[in-house]
Amino acid sequence: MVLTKTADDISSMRVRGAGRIARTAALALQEYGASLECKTLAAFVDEMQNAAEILCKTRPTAVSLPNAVRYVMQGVRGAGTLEEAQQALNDRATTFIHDSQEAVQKIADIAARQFPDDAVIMTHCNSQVAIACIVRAHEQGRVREVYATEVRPRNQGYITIQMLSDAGVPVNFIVDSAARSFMPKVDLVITGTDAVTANGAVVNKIGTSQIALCAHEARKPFIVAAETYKFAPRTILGERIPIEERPAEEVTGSGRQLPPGVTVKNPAFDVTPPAYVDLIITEIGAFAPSYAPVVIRDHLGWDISEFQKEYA
Ligand code: RUB
Repeated sequence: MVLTKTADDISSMRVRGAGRIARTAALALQEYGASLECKTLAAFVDEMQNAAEILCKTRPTAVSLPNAVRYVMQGVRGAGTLEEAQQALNDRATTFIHDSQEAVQKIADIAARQFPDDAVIMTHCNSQVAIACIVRAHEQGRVREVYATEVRPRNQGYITIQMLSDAGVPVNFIVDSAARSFMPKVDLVITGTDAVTANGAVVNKIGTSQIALCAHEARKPFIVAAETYKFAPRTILGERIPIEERPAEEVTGSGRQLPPGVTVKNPAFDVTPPAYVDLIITEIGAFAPSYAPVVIRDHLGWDISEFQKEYA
């Protein structure tokens, strides 16, 4: 029950944003595991494996989801007894949720130092970690105002302006297509991300790459706030990040008739090339995008040979 509800909450975007998706999945695994009445380790691992697969299928782009699930499930798969598996599941889910929340605060501390005095900021979509950075800098008295985009078609910009307003940050709400017009007024752009690939490309809400391009043209820093579990290990093996295609109705609205033969494209995310990313700020430090493989290999400690076995 908890599992199907969580899966539905994530795919329908009642739970959204890469960090929140990851923490919600970890919690769902924890609660689901606690509700199972398996008598053997094998049965428990099987049930948990199925649950992990259901969760991972809910949204394809946010790599935080499989990374969180994999971290929690490693404890289950590596256990020698049923009790060990139950304990490891509980411990790992709790650790992941705690560490990911702490990562947001660490990133905010580092990012705030990047903000100039009296900073004018632009952000796109609704990123918990990007907002934490802006709010931290604002608490330090260094944010004059924010330009926040609307984020068609799902309008996550409304959530952003609410969160910033609640924190007392002055906000200008603009349509997505106004980003270039306002870029000259901006000191820096900061967004979150759903995935950072091995070459340092940033996958984030559709429209992010256009804003990064405008920032590049205007010579304004484009900064990405990313917990390390948003780095995508499988991209080292050549895998691409799937871009989620969402229903046409999100774009057209219900009741709108299109001429026959017209198709609607609604990709939820796009890819910003590393050349347009000035800095990726993680909980372990601020790096150039070229540092991505080091984060994946040395910090996350992903054993690439383990993945390679899946291709054999
Ligand atoms: C959300 C989005 C956010 C990232 C980072 O897209 O693109 O910028 O997920 O968010 P959607 P956070 O609304 O489609 O989930 O920093 O909160 O993890």
